[in-house]
Amino acid sequence: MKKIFSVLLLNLFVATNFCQSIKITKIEPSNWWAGMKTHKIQLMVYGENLNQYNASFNTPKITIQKIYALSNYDYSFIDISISQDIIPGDYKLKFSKGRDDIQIEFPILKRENPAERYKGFNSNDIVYLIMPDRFADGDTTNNKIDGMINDFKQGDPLARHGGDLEGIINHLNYFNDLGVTALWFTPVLENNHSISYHGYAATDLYKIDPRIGTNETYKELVNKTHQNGLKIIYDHVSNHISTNHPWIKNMPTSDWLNGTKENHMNAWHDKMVRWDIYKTQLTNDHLIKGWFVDDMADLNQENQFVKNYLIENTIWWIEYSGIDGIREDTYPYITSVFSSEWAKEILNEYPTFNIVGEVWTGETAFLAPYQKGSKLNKGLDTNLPVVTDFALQNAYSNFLRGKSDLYPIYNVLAHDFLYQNPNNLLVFADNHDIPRAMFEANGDVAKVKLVFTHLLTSRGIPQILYGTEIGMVGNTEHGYLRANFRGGFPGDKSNAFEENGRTDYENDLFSFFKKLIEIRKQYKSLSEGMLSHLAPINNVYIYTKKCKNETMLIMLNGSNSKKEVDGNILESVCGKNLKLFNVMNKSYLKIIDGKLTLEPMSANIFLVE
Ligand SMILES: [Ca+2]
Ligand SMILES: [Ca+2]
Repeated sequence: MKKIFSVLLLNLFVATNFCQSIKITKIEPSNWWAGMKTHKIQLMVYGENLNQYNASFNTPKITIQKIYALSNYDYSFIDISISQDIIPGDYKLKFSKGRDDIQIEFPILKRENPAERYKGFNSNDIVYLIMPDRFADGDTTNNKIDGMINDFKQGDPLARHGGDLEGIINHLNYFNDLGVTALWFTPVLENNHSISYHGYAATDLYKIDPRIGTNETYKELVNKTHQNGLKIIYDHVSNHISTNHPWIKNMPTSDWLNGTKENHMNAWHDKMVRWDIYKTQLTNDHLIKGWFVDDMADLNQENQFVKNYLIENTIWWIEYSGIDGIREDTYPYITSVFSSEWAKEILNEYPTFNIVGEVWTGETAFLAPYQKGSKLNKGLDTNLPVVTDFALQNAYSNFLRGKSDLYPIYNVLAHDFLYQNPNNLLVFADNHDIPRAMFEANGDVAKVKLVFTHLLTSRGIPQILYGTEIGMVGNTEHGYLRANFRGGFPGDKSNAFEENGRTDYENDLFSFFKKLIEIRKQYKSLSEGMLSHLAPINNVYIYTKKCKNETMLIMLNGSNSKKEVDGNILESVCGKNLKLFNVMNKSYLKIIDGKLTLEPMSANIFLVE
């Protein structure tokens, strides 16, 4: 009798559990588009009692392929297939369980002018890097948002300063005036996390942070920048999320993360490990599975649901907003199988798109195999077109600091045989994570100008950090090198976005950058041509860029004294009967008695006529 009673109780429990009302709180993505190559997608369903349910669409053009029941009934996944000939419309997804029927809207949208979007970026672009919180506050009403961690405090280097998308929209003319062609913003997704003004600790992967703007403002910004001839590069993070993300308190699966908030490995940051033939599993695991910092949870992209979520989320943002490229954060820390498939899927859907992976290592031999098609990579191809050239940045930094002459810069470029495509490198002297060029140069303006002349005339896709064009200095600390752009915030004493609001020092640098960018655009050999260089002698570095009928000669004197150059050497690289037109100051250079003189710490660009 006792046994029968127990069985009855068990049956009753199972029945009760089965019949517990299903509740749906959210599905991600919340919509898709008609006519996408990516037409088989996986929906992530959030709710309660998501077990033993059925699901169907109110159209035969969307079919349910598979429903996944997890041990955590608060989540489920559904594979769906959207017919290629579906007509855009407001479709519904019906969930049925017992007596419950719930309908969720699932709109299939019409794609917006695919031919005019997703333009990619290449060496003809000049990328301008912006940290939105520190650039311009265009809407002071969004600086504090009810229900979110409030860390708005102007003047505190680690707090939010109120910059936003509206502030960027308000300054589109500034970018046109400077001449840059692509804007890369540090991440703009919701970061309900303290000290997260930088945006790298997301708490919602489908929502722009309300302090920065809304999804609609982001889309509007992309449209307006496109109308102004600018492209947008989206900063994407597959590696980690904030420990405040709702997933952390209620994990969809036990292996959603690498470890747990309480118990995880730390990252050892050995980014060469992927190519190291002597690597141990432990070193590899600490790179891939270690947490970058303790409050950024490391996602396990080997989990198929995580993988699908991240790939679809990326494609959703590209399609929703119309962006042109992605800068992928902490690239080597992501599982290689995932990152290869992620890039392949994106570029399959958007062949004109481009992706740059942040690989922060200063040695070419470790950077090169990360590039798509690299023969050095004996394993799975990365499908990653562009890599960050931290090797060149290191050489710039050492020169700016006075630790070396120009030779190491030449030496970095001499390693270019290792790259599959040396022009597909993002090149930079500073960025949001490292001290600004002017700080490294200890205020030596001529030295900074020399480095940026090389940056914009050698090879690769040049990137300039906001404020570097007006000589912002900062220091080694993040909060200070990421200082506000003056004129972007209420109460600023003057407006550095305008000529009459800038000091003479700032205008000198701004004019220099503007002219350098103009010249790069005017003389295509600088962005597209073949590089040919002489090994530096006595800290004088001479090189040419050639394409079709155009030859440019660049001469850098990295020393603090005048230097003579033998005209015969120039003839050997540029040909006889030289006529050198200085495109910066629009004058002809005189070669006297077979010699010419370079001013101390100078950089000159000539058109060889
Ligand atoms: Ca604001
Ligand atoms: Ca990782």
